[in-house]
Amino acid sequence: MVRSTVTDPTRRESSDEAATLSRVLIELGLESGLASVGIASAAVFGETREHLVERKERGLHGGMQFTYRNPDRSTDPARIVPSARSLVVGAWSYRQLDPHPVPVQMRPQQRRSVDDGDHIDRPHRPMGQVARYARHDHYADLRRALTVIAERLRAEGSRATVVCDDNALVDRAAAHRAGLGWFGKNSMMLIPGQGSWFLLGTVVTDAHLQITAPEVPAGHGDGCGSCTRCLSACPTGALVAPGVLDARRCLAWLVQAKGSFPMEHRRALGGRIYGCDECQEVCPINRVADRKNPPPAADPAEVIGVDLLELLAASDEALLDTHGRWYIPGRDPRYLRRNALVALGNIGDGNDRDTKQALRHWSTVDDPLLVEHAYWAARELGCDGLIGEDPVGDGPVGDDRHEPRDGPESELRGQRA
Ligand code: B12
Ligand code: SF4
Ligand code: SF4
Repeated sequence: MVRSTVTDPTRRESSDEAATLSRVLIELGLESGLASVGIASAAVFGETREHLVERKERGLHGGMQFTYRNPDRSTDPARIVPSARSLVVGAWSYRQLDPHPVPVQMRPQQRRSVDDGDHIDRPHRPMGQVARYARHDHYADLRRALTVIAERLRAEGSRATVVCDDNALVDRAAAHRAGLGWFGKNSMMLIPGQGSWFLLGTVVTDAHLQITAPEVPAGHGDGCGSCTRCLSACPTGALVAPGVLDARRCLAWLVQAKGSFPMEHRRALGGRIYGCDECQEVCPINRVADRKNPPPAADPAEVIGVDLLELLAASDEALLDTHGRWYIPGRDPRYLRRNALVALGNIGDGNDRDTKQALRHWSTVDDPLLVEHAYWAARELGCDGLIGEDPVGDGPVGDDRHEPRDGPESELRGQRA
C-alpha cells in the first residue's frame, strides 16, 4: 500500500522557507562531521519493499530479521513519525588508515615483560580481523551528528526522529533517494568520488523540506561501469548477481548468526572474527578515493585486531565488556569463541604451545558447539592427535541447530548488521 501524502493546513510552509531550512540543515550536518547530506521525500520505499519480500521468499535473507522481519514497517517512514514528509539522510565516514603496515593476522607481538623483568619473545600471535566499521563506535558519532539536525527541526516546531541501523528503516534506500550515491554491485551505497566506507542514517521529520534529488532514482550499478571486481573477490560467492547478496554465504552475516559455522565456509573466513570488508577493499572507487584524499590516521583506541588466544582465554564478562556493542546473537560470548576457533584453525600455528593449550581446553568443555569447532581447528592445524578422539565426528554441531538463526526482534533492535 502506498501512503498518500498528508498535508497539515496549519503548517503549510512556503517553498522559500522550506528551501532555506533545507540549506541550514545540510550545513548543520556537514559542520557536525557528516561527509554528505541529502533530503528526500518520506514516501513508502515500494521497490525496496518488493526486494525484501522477494529475497525473503528466495531464502536469500538466510533467516536474518533486521529490516526483513517486517518489510511493511521498515519501508514506511510514517511508522516512525506519523505524517512524515521528509528524510534528511547523512553519511558518516569511518575510513581510517591502518596503523600497522603488516597484515593484521600475523602481527609480530611486542615483547612482553614478566615479573622478574625478563622478556619473553613470542614472534607471532594470531590476530583476529575486525571489519573497519566495527573497530570503534562510529554509529554513535553518526547519531550525534544527526541529532544536531533533529534538534534544529524540533526547535522549528517539527517532529524529528533519528534512525540509524535500527531496522526501522532501509538506510541505503533512503540514502539513494536523497541522492547521496548509487547502489554498487557489492550492494553497498557508494558516494561519487568518495566510495563506500560510510555508515548511513536518517532524520525522519514531518517538516516540509526541499528535496535534493529526483523522487524516482535510477541507475543501480551505473557508477560501477563495467567493473565486477567485488563479485569475483567475494571469498564465498555471496554476491549472486550485481547488487544481490545471499546472506547464507556472506561472512559478515555468518559471524553474527547462531549455530554451527557452516563447514563449507570455514576456510573462507580466514582470520576474520567480526565483519568482512573484502568486497569494499577491492573496489577501485574506494582505492582511488584513498589516493586522492588520504584518510586520517586511526584512533589509537580502535580495536583493529583481536589476539585470538587472549579472546579464547577471556571470561564472558570481559568479552562482553570489550565487544558488547557488536551484534552477538543472544549476547552469548560463545559465538565470539566459535568465530575465534575457526579463525585460529585458519591462521594459527599448530606447533605453538599456547595454541595447543587453547585447543585442548576448548575440546573438553561442556559445550558441543565449541568442542566441535575446537576439533575442526585442531585438524586444520595438524595437531588433532594431541586432543584425542573427536567425540562429535566431522559434522557441524550446535545445540541450536534447529532454531531459527535469529533472535526476537527486541534482541535485534539497535543492533548492527
Ligand atoms: C541486513 C543488513 C546486513 C546483512 C545483509 C546485507 C545486504 N546486502 O542486504 C549483512 C549482515 C550480510 C550485512 C553486511 C554488511 N553490512 Co549491513 N546492514 C543490514 C541492514 C540492517 C539492512 C539492509 C537491508 O535492508 N537489506 C535488504 C536488501 C533488499 O537491500 P540491499 O541489499 O541494499 O539491496 C538493494 C540493491 O540490491 C539494489 N538493487 C536492486 N536491483 C539492483 C540491480 C543492480 C545492478 C544493483 C547494483 C543494485 C540493485 O536495490 C536493493 C534495495 O531496494 C542495514 C541497516 C538498515 N537498517 O538498513 C545495514 C547496512 C546496509 N550495512 C552496512 C554495512 C556497513 C555492512 C558491512 C560493510 C559490514 C561489514 N564490514 O561486515 C557488510 C557489507 C556486506 C554487503 N556487501 O552488503 C551499512 C551500509 C552502508 C553503505 N555505505 O552502504 C548499513 C546501511 C548500516 C548503516 N546504517 O550504515 N548487512
Ligand atoms: S561482506 Fe565479504 S562475504 Fe559478504 S559479500 Fe562482501 S566480500 Fe562477500
Ligand atoms: S568493485 Fe567495481 S563493481 Fe564492485 S562496487 Fe566497486 S566499482 Fe562497483
